Amino acid sequence: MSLRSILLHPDSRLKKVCDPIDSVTPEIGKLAEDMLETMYEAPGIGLAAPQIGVMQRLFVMDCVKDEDTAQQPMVLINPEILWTSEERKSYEEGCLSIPDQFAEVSRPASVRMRWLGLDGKTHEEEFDQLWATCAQHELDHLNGKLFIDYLGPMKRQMITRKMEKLKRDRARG
Ligand code: K1U
Ligand code: ZN
Repeated sequence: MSLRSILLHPDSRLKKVCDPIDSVTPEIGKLAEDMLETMYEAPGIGLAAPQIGVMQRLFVMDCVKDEDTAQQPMVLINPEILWTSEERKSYEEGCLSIPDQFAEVSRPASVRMRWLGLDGKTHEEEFDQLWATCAQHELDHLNGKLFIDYLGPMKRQMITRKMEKLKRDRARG
């Protein structure tokens, strides 16, 4: 397993729609392993392939935050939303590509999703609570959308400016 670097906003790769995955190969298995390792190390509760510069429709997540509860890593390939609840829930979201910036985003409280697993089989599940928020945030990444795209232009611009400064400072060392 290897740790991958996480792209920081603004980056044109984070604005692109990702390509479907044709088949679940050992390379995809290795990619998913690397992504889970990178997500746990960050630490984060989700990570989408474009965040490490891989423009394919795959994300990983594990929303178990309690250290006394067993990890629950999930790998979703070519995920799609089948149903969303009318009820909505606001959550203060963060993003590993936009470190230290958080904002309330309202999304459907529950979603039913279908995806391909690493076993090559189709899976379907309803997600609630933080799992639903995270799954929608990650699916957005596969469609080139960031949580700041749900904010007003002033707040989005303020966060983008902070990120541009962070990238400049990091480049200088
Ligand atoms: O996609 C990402 O950038 C990962 C992101 C996922 C996410 C967070 C919050 C709401 C929706 C989606 C993160 O994991 S940010 C880090 C984070 O939320 C966290 C880190 C450590 C412990 C608990 C949460
Ligand atoms: Zn994110």
